[in-house]
Amino acid sequence: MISSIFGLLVAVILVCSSVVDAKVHTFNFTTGWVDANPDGVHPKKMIGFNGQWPVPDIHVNKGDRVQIYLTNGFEDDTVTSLHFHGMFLRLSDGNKIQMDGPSMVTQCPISPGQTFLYNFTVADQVGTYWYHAHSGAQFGDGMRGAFIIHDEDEPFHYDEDMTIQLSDLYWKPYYDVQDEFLSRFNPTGAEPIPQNLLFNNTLNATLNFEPEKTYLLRFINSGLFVSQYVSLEDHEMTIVEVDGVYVKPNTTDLLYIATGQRMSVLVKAKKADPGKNFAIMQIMDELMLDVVPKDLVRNRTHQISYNENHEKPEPFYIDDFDKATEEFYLRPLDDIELLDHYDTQITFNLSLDNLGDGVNYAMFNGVSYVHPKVPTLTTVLTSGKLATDARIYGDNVNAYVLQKDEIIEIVVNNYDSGKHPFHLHGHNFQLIQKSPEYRPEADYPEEDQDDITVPYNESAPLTPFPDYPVLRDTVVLAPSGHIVIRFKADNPGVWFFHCHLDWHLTQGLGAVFIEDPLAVQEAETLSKTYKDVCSAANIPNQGNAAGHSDDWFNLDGLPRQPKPLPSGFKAKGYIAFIISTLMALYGIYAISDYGLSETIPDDQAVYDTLKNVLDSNGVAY
Ligand SMILES: *[C@@H]1O[C@H](CO)[C@@H](O)[C@H](O)[C@H]1NC(C)=O
Ligand SMILES: *[C@@H]1O[C@H](CO)[C@@H](O)[C@H](O)[C@H]1NC(C)=O
Ligand SMILES: *[C@@H]1O[C@H](CO)[C@@H](O)[C@H](O)[C@H]1NC(C)=O
Ligand SMILES: *[C@@H]1O[C@H](CO)[C@@H](O)[C@H](O)[C@H]1NC(C)=O
Ligand SMILES: *[C@@H]1O[C@H](CO)[C@@H](O)[C@H](O)[C@H]1NC(C)=O
Ligand SMILES: *[C@@H]1O[C@H](CO)[C@@H](O)[C@H](O)[C@H]1NC(C)=O
Ligand SMILES: *[C@@H]1O[C@H](CO)[C@@H](O)[C@H](O)[C@H]1NC(C)=O
Ligand SMILES: *[C@@H]1O[C@H](CO)[C@@H](O)[C@H](O)[C@H]1NC(C)=O
Ligand SMILES: [Cu+2]
Repeated sequence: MISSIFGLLVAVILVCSSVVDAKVHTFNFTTGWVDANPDGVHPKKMIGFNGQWPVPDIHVNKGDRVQIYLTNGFEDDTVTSLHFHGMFLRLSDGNKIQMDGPSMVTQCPISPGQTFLYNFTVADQVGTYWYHAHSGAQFGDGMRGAFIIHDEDEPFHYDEDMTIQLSDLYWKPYYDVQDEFLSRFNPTGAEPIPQNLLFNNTLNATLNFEPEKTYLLRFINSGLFVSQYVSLEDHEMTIVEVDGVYVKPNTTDLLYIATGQRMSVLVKAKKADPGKNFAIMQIMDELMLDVVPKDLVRNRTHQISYNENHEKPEPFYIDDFDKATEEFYLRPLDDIELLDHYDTQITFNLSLDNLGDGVNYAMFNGVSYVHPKVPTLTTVLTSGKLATDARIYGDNVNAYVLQKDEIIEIVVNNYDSGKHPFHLHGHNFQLIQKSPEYRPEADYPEEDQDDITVPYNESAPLTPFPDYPVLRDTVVLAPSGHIVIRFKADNPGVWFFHCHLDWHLTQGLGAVFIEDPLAVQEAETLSKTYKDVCSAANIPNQGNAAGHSDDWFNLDGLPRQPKPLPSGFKAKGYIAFIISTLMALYGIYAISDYGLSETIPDDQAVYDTLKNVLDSNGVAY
């Protein structure tokens, strides 16, 4: 009796002390363009907060609350929103799904002059996260920062931690890069090539080491496109955390980090001043580039400095990129067992293809995600019992309703020759299959890449399922290969699942999981700021994906992907054709340059010309 009262008392004290310890961190962030020169070569406006760029890293402790007032301070009609990458936002912790951030998924885009409050508690999550704009490709222009949740009970020791963002830099503003990318003049969908790599938003960086100390380096790939390798000269790295999950220590010379992913490594400094400084190599994954321009800077050298008077270290070569630690083989530190079955399996066949407007789109099972007319969360919260019917979320958003506590298995088969780092909001998932990449033989025509795809065969998985699979929130899908992931639908919400290579997201490579929507309805309503922000953007505050609330199954007016190319008019032929047409147009343009001011025809004209020529020649494509 006495001991149980004592136990109760201890429990009460523990609960109270954790409540007392939890801090509230409040930020006022107003977006705006800031003059900067991130690489010291090319001045460029970056997106900062309150006139400052880089934007601050956020450091909190486990259990703290964060309140961020985000005000859209852009002077044109640019809209924005903010996502906290990796946060679970559990309703049971008093959170709300409308704090997640993706525009038109869990909130309306914030219009100029409007303020949205992001208010959530990080409850029991720890480790390395980041926050970034989730509206257009804005984070590529600098609207991104680290979000570190410190943990008193870290299962490893170090003297100091350092947070390092790896990113890619485009000299043009994100909206110009995006427009040129999503254009019929880029029919192959070649991703824009960055002009530089940044190391914590700068170049020629220095990490200061003191002898005998141990450092925790938290790497975050906060770039738009390329995966990056990191290697340290004559210093081993021991991976101890990926995406906020502690892992069994894995010592390596080479890290591979895709956009969205995080890896934290312990590094032991030398015992005494070694009399020299050491190079840090930052190298882009060049295999992701469609073409490698001659003048492209593919690597950057930084330094570990023991003494600023030592000479700057020379760059060094990596002999074998395959020796980078492979995420599939990492294991969570706690023995979290494999979810040994699934209740629902969702298969996504990923492909990239040209649609009728000549633009290259990315699709799951032929459907390219197009934002609905109202945010999916608005539909959840205003549709009552119909919220469990996937049809009301529209047929162009890849919407799936997940049942409470089911084990979900997602299979993604890559009918494309590119890499795709997939990110799931609201969950960590177990990675139970990850195929190698399949590339054509050197003399194999590149166009036939699709034919070499190896989709997941459930009767014959390539590798046995791990007993304790790696658990993370972003995973790389290899060219022409597949991934299989599992998670338990124990976190009600509206969760975006998308490629974190942001160009592919703009091409429509996304799906939305509506998890236990009735539980979301019980826990939250549309707040006043939510509705105000929607009203300012002229977006209805109720209705299905097409904004209808009289007939919830009426999808008239739903924004949809363009129609396919006319039949017999295959993408490969189209690409070959538009390239030759462009060459011809360029010829005409060059000749008529003096006489004509506007020689570039509009969409319809190019389309009609192509169709006519193809039709009249009876060319079979
Ligand atoms: C932050 O913004 C809120 C609401 O816009 C305002 O009331 C508050 O005074 C601001 N606080 C600071 C510290 O600027
Ligand atoms: C980095 O070093 C290079 C070469 O020394 C120099 O051209 C460039 O301006 C430097 N950049 C920054 C941001 O310091
Ligand atoms: C943030 O949410 C908490 C919990 O719901 C609430 O107590 C607090 O007042 C909210 N903050 C603001 C500024 O509304
Ligand atoms: C990286 O940049 C952030 C924010 O600008 C800064 O707080 C942090 O200390 C930097 N990291 C290192 C290792 O210098
Ligand atoms: C770095 O990249 C350049 C091309 O940008 C290449 O010429 C050079 O060999 C690379 N250096 C290392 C050390 O990888
Ligand atoms: C470390 O990672 C490699 C794969 O890159 C794997 O083969 C090895 O088993 C891992 N070791 C530990 C201790 O996790
Ligand atoms: C994916 O492609 C495979 C092979 O073509 C096909 O058997 C399967 O039905 C497709 N799955 C979906 C969901 O379309
Ligand atoms: C899948 O694997 C089974 C068992 O090895 C095999 O019989 C079947 O042909 C495979 N399916 C495909 C589509 O390759
Ligand atoms: Cu992708």
